[in-house]
Order: sequence, then structure tokens, then C-alpha cells
Amino acid sequence: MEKTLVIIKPDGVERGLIGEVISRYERKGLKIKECRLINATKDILEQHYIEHKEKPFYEGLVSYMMRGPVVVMIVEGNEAIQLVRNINGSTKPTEAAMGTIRGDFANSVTENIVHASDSIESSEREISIWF
Ligand SMILES: Nc1nc2c(ncn2[C@@H]2O[C@H](COP(=O)(O)OP(=O)(O)O)[C@@H](O)[C@H]2O)c(=O)[nH]1
Ligand SMILES: [Mg+2]
Repeated sequence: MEKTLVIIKPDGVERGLIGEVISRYERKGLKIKECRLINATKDILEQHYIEHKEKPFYEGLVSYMMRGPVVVMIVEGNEAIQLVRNINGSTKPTEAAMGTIRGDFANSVTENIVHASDSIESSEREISIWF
């Protein structure tokens, strides 16, 4: 069983998509093992997005993630990391397939509803940051 760290970002919470997002994981047979609605701090986001620290969009990304509450979850299941990435869809809304969360709901590169870990190493690192 794999565990992956999922975040419903502030735009997902603002738009009332918490239930929609969670139900897509549940319908796939994945289990929600932990789930919290919190306000992310700058400190936690700096750790979480360390790989993007030098990117031009970094400051905007961190302030967007602090705009309002986020839902942080641990999602578990067989191949959960790749399954959740598939359910979420590609980062860019123009590339995210219809039927994915981002394909169906996102229209901005930054504001794309959800985050999910991209590997076993990142899932372990991210879970230890948030839980
Ligand atoms: N404005 C802007 N934001 C970006 C860009 N690339 C990524 N982001 C934001 O930064 C987050 C992290 O980027 P990345 O790890 O590459 O994508 P993810 O793993 O699909 O979420 C994305 O989900 C977006 O919110 C970009 O080129 N421009
Ligand atoms: Mg990423």
C-alpha cells in the first residue's frame, strides 16, 4: 500500500470542491487516512515547495497557498501516488485531460485545485512536513 499527500488548494476550498475532489479518490477505491482543514503557514509552504524556490512563480505560489484554508490529506491505496496524479491531471489546464480534476475545473497554471506527491520519496517527505 502506498500513501500520498494531497492538498485541496485555496481555490478548491473557495469554489466548494472539497466533496467533489474527495469523492473522486474514494470512487477509485482509495482511502482517506487523515484529513484536516488548516491555514498553511509560510514556514510549512517553504518546506513543501523547496524544489521550486528559484522559480519565477515561487512567491506567487506561496502567497496563493496562504490566501485561505487548505484541506491536507493522506490518501492510501495500491499505487496511490500515480493513481492520484492521474485523477488530478496535468499541471497546465490546457494540457489536463477532461475527466481529470484539473481538466474539469482549473483554468490557471497556478490555481489548479489540487496538489499530490509525485514519488515515494516526495510522499514521505511531504507527509512528514504536514502530519
Ligand atoms: N504561475 C505558474 N505557476 C506554476 C507553474 N508551474 C507550476 N506552477 C504552480 O506550482 C505548483 C507546483 O508545480 P509542479 O510541482 O511543477 O506541478 P504539480 O506537481 O503538477 O502540482 C503547480 O501545481 C502550480 O500551482 C508555472 O509555470 N507558472
Ligand atoms: Mg509537484
